[in-house]
Amino acid sequence: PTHTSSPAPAGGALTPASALQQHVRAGLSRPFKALSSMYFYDDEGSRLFQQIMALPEYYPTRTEFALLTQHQAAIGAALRPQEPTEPFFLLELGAGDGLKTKILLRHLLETGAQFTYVPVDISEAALAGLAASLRTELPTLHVEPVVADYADALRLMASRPGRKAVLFLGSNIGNFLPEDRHRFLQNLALPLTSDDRLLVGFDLQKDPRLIRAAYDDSQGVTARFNLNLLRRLNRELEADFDLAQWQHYTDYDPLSGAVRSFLVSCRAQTVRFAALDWAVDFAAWEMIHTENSYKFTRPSIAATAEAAGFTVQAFFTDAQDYFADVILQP
Ligand code: AVJ
Repeated sequence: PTHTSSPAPAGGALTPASALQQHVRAGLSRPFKALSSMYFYDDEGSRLFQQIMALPEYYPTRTEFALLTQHQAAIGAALRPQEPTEPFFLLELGAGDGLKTKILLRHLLETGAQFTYVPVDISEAALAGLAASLRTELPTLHVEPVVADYADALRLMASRPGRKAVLFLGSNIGNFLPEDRHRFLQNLALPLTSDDRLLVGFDLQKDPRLIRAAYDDSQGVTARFNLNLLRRLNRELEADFDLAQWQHYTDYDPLSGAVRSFLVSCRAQTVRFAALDWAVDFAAWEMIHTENSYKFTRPSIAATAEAAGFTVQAFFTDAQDYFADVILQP
């Protein structure tokens, strides 16, 4: 290669940059090209996702917020130990801005629960921002942020005495393909005991037009969010995607329950990746599959949970049955 701006990492360790390089090479070499939605969230992608959560069509965030508000007492009671003074840990996987979590945190503090909030994220900046806002909004809360991936954080916390109540909100679980979802839940169960609890947010199947609209909003914010992945590759892998030649496309398949998002090549084109000394051809209307957002039913949630060794302890939904927060016991 003539291009040397991306040296191989020292000591054989994978840097995040080379993980992206390998992912892109593999994903765009497949017969049906695909990239992981995990890579949406650079700074601009995170900003656009904040905008998505405020869209009129994007019902999940506001629905889960209302559901947590309505059921905070019952959810709090299901998460905390029976003995009111027994200390416990409230872990949150992928905490984000914590807007929804603050409902539960405030409620637990008001009822005198003895707990430490452990937000887990791989982004140190996101955790620092959350910790700062909590210091002013909930100054009496004990916070121990952990910068780690979810599995490492859980293993780390498993050695500490006390119940672990683990939150995985926002239908993030919907991004996994069924096999990956199964493996993810099994791995979560590994370091937990039957005294621990898991709260998972699931988006429910509903009017298919409502679901589709949530991923193809009229202001085009979701389109910009999807297309931002190409901007990221242009910047980080020195690619030359011409964004004017790409479109956002999404469909909802009621049979599988999957919303699938794609980037569509509007004409035959070649894209070069200078940092990889590599180029990829796209046919006219060829697509890159960029995201799965699965929608669930009560039976599909129970089956998913039980297959991974969890028991469904409680099932909370909003008044319209749009979204479910489900308490699982290992
Ligand atoms: C953050 C995974 C819950 O799938 O609904 C929003 C991401 N993608 N609009 C979802 C997303 C397009 C979102 N999750």
